[in-house]
Amino acid sequence: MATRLTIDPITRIEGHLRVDVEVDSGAVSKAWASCTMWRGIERILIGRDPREAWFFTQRFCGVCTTVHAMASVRAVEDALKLEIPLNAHLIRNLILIAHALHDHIVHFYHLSALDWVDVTQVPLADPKKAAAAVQGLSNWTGNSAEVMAQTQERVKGLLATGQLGIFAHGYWGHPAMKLSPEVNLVAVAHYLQALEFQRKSNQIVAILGGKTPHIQNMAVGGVMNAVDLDSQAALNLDRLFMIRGLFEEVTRFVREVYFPDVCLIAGLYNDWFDYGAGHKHYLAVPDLPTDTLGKRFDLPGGVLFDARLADVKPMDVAGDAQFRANVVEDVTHAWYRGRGAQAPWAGETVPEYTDFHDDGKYTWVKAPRYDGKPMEVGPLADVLVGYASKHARTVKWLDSALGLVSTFAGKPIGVDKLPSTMGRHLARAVRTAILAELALEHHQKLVDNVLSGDLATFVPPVFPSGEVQGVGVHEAPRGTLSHWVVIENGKLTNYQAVVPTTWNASPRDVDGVGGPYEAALLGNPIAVPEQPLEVLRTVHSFDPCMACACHAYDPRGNRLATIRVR
Ligand code: NFE
Ligand code: MG
Repeated sequence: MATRLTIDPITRIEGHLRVDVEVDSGAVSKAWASCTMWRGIERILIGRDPREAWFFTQRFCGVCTTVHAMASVRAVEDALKLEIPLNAHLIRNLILIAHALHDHIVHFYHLSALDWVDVTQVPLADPKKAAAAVQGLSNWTGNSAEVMAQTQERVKGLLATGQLGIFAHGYWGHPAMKLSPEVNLVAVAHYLQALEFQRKSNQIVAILGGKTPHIQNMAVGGVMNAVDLDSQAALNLDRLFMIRGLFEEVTRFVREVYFPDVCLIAGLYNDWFDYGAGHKHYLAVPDLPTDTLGKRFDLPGGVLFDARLADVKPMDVAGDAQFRANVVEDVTHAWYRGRGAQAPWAGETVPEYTDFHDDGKYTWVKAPRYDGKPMEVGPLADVLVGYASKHARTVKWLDSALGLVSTFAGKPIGVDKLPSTMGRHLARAVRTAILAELALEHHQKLVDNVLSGDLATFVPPVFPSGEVQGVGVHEAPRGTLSHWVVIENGKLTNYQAVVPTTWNASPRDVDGVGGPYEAALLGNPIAVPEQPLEVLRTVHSFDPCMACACHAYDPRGNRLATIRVR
């Protein structure tokens, strides 16, 4: 007989997510993903000046704020067919990279590592053996036996108090936790060190954006940063080289710590390459433009169905004609008025709450579809699309990752294993390594362009009379983001955001086909129904952000981690 589990809320994510699963013979047989919060910022935007929309849309989320500023101004620029200066593209690109490096480091260590790492095993480790286990992987000074011993003392002190603080509420001692005490110690040491490096990366966002979260420097037509090499009040060489120094430190952490750690944990938990695949349809948009016309990009985009790499459909232009024609959002099972799907430019956001109905409406997240299919977005989509289109950096870093993972696993792990729970973590590490490399290149492009005498950062937008529509796309840390605007006589008449987590946390559609989380959970083993660690592993592998997905917050406050087993 099937057992129903309700996990509400799922923690170590952004926002409020409830997941229900039915477990039959030790494995998940049915799944529902439900977002339990709503605010409806899109409705606030109607009638406003499109030039100020980015300021509001950033408030969709407190995690990926920059991305909603960028997608918003790009949507308006697309509607106006506005060509913006190269410096503006490059400054936006550096913010994209710095924000993503921060976000991916935080996701692995602080939001998901504790699904795999048992902190309570740390006192059993031999610090010398722990250091020896990773010293062959890199020259990182934070891998010494002294650092491991100090970390162990800190953790012992915490455990002795009986109040685990940031390590409270883990599924400690769960039978699916399989690392040795030494690897647990290394992971906890790097968890603590990672706090420093995610902060340094975010500092770059603050320097370029004026503050973070919620940057201040965006504009329809470019960026508001003044570039003046002789002024202390503008973006000058001092500032540019401070940014470079920070990127160098973060890049080193990515190469010497984060990337090898993910490969190690993936190798040791290689059975998780066999769970969590889902539908295997992937969508990514190109980003990091390197010219003012948006014809060349350093990150590739494209569409893949059934993980058939040979049939990848590349997307050469950000938001190409196919993308504009193929994206719809279905509200059959979401708490909005109506049934069936609409294109975003014609989409509406009218709430209609009905309580949770397994076969009816059960979430605030709409169901986006591309060519009728539920698409997974995020680093796994980026890496598979990049690999399929022979993007040189993706091939280089993925081959390197798979080589390391195979060594740790003691058996070959190929690209065919990527559609999986562990594949998502590995792909995120690959994307991070690519971005770390591109950080220094894009920084150099900006320095070279400024030194050549080009100081332009802005062109003023001009609004035509009559109606225009535009789409702004951006490859955010959690995947493809698109903002869709309709503007009439200089005022917004519609605004729809189709967000990465909206794609991934999508409910069933009018045909009853579930979204990527729901599909990925099917078949996951559940060792202890009262401690559904495996559900967390698969859901966390996507890096959920419900605030983005529905653009909301819960004003009523919430229960803390309640698990109801029926
Ligand atoms: Ni709120 Fe986001 C990202 C966007 S969510 S974190 O990345 O856009 O899907
Ligand atoms: Mg939306």
